[in-house]
Amino acid sequence: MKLNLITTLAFGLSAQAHCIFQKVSVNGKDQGSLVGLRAPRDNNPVYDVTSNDIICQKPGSTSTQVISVAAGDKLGAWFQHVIGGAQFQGDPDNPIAKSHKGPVTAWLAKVADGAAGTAQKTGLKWFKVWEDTKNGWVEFALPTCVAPGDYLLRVEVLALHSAKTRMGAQFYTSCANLRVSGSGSFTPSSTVSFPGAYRQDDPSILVNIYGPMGQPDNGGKAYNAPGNVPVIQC
Ligand SMILES: [Cu+2]
Repeated sequence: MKLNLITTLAFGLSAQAHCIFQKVSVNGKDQGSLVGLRAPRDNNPVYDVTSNDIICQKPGSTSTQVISVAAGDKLGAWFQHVIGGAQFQGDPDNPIAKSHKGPVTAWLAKVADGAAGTAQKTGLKWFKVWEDTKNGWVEFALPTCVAPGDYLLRVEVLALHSAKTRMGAQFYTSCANLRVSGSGSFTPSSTVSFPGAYRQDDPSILVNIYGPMGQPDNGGKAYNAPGNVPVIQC
């Protein structure tokens, strides 16, 4: 029984350190909590890269609203510890626990025009529009060449602090329903599927990020975000 208690407590503590992508901004204008988003109902990560939950996280709140943006606009994706932000005043795990090191990536998939709010998330062809290594407000420019029309936007935080064991990497994502305007004409020559883009034993997913002194520096080696596709170039 004692062992059980310790296990439960440890799990409870780590569960509190997760995060949720719950809000979008367009050129700095906050679009509102869960507006235009397909977001999970809690902050637990997805571990199984072969699950449909790798697309837009586990089903939770589903908005059919569509966020209008123009190619070249600055988009923000707000990752916070729980819905609304911090779990309590001074929450040290907001926006995400300091232990949670890893890449942030943003992806688009074309859906039928007029259907961003209702399109199925499965069977889409995704291309990468941005990647970096921060969180909180994750901000990036929607590439100017993205063609007008309806898309799902998928922004992912991948936390690697427990990634040295198989199924230990933690994926946090939600999808935003976007309607893009502008005069871009980009059509991706190579796309990936979710699930399908990631393998559980990918060296970017099954990886010990700690160096010999325990520091999260990947032992000084280069680290590439998973997906094995470059960010599109306009
Ligand atoms: Cu976590």
